[in-house]
Amino acid sequence: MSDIQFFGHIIDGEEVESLDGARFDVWNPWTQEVFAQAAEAGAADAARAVESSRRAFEEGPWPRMGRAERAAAIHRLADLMEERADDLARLDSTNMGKPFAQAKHDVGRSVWNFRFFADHQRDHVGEVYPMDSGHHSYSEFGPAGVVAAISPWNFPLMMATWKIAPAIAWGNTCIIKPSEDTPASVTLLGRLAIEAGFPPGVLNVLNGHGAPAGAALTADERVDRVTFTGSSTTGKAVMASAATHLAPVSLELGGKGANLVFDDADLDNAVHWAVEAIFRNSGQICLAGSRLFVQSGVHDEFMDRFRAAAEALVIGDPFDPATRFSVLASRRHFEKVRGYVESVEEQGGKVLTGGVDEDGAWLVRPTIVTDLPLTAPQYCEEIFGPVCVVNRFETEDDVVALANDTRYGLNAMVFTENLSRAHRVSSRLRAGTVWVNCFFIRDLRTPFGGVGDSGVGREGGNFSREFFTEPKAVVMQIDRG
Ligand code: TXE
Repeated sequence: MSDIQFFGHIIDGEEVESLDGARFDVWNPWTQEVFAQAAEAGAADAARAVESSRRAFEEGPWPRMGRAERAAAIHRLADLMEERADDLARLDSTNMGKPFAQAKHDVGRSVWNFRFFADHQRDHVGEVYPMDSGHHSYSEFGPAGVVAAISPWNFPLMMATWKIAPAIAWGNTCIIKPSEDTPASVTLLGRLAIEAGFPPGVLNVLNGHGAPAGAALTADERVDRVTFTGSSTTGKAVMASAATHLAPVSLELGGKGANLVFDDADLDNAVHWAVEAIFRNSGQICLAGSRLFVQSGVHDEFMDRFRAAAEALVIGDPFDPATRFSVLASRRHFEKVRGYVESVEEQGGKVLTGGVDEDGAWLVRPTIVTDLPLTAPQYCEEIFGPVCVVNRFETEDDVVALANDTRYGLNAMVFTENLSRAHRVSSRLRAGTVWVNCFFIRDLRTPFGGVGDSGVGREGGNFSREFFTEPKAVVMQIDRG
């Protein structure tokens, strides 16, 4: 194990070990081997990271520099990410089993997160309102302070940058704690921030587990904002912890996305996106279309085609260019998904295709399940794997009621060629995002977040500005006449 890679913390412009030297193993789920070690933060390391970011906020140049200069620094980081795109993607593929082509796509999206928010903070500086009373009022969006960002393992780089980019663009300093399952790519990002010349403490990376590392960050009263993506259960703990010092939270939590295919859908398009929605990233997507509802008139034809497309996905080594689908991100997660798949029949359902691989890989094949009662855990709970539960429906009213009957509400998809129905149904669905005749397409100006157990708050464009700043009103008398 001597030549194994090591991912330290990035604190105050340096890559460091934990104060007590503790480390944890980092796994490659395809080979089922440890390929690296990472520094394991304790509470004292978290405190050191917060102290550094606090100092960078109170005394450093970052919150005070001009918007153009800050944007230039962030674009410099984005340039370095583009230069090192293969390395970043390789780390995500190695660390969580994502096909390399998809990891490359994620790097592109991550770069765009930085470029978008670097420019957005220059273009959306504030608003001015000349008032009838002879006053002039304007808004100012100053940075909030120190941001603690806690990210998950399913899109290690992309989810982390979705938080870091708006946080630092608006002049905050930030501590990112990646998931303990996937510390690799975010640590490289931290190294690139040093290379890009970021002042110490602007972007600290703290590696370690939810407890103690994440919990120490959310509880620290020197932290002004907490942004979190992960499970609904952990989200509630994060919110409770941040509440002890009244830090606002933004929570993006689980999902159980409904995918509605109407009789008049373009079936080629609907099948393509239904496959993407549940099998991309092996279903480890909070936005997955894990509940699929198909209208009676096209049900049988759609199901034949959907099943054939699922079975045609090339399963294999994330680094084989032909691979479209691979293993789950960790043994722990494989065991969770396996539990759901292996109990389908005892819940009264049928596995139409797919199932658990019997060769010892942490692999669940693209799985389609039918005939489950609406109370079954597989139908109600977030599996976060390649398991699609299908139901037939008759009317628009029926399917809207079914789709909305969940404690989650992150997203939904609607496939129809009827324009009025597309608008009507989108408006009736209780979800943060509705995709019509597509999936996973994002415009970073629009709100992103969920309803109910899917989260609290929205990020994206001006929604991120509201969260990552302390908006201020300045009212000035200009007319004594
Ligand atoms: O999530 P956790 P896990 C769902 C998905 C998955 C399940 C469990 O269903 O199977 O959650 O995954 C940090 N204070 N999603 O256990 O625990 C943790 O270190 C502060 C959906 O990985 O929520 C990691 O960085 N931080 C989801 C992050 O929280 C804490 C993506 C997420 O871990 C903490 C991931 C604490 N007390 C999982 N405890 C999505 N919405 O996309 C843990 N963490």
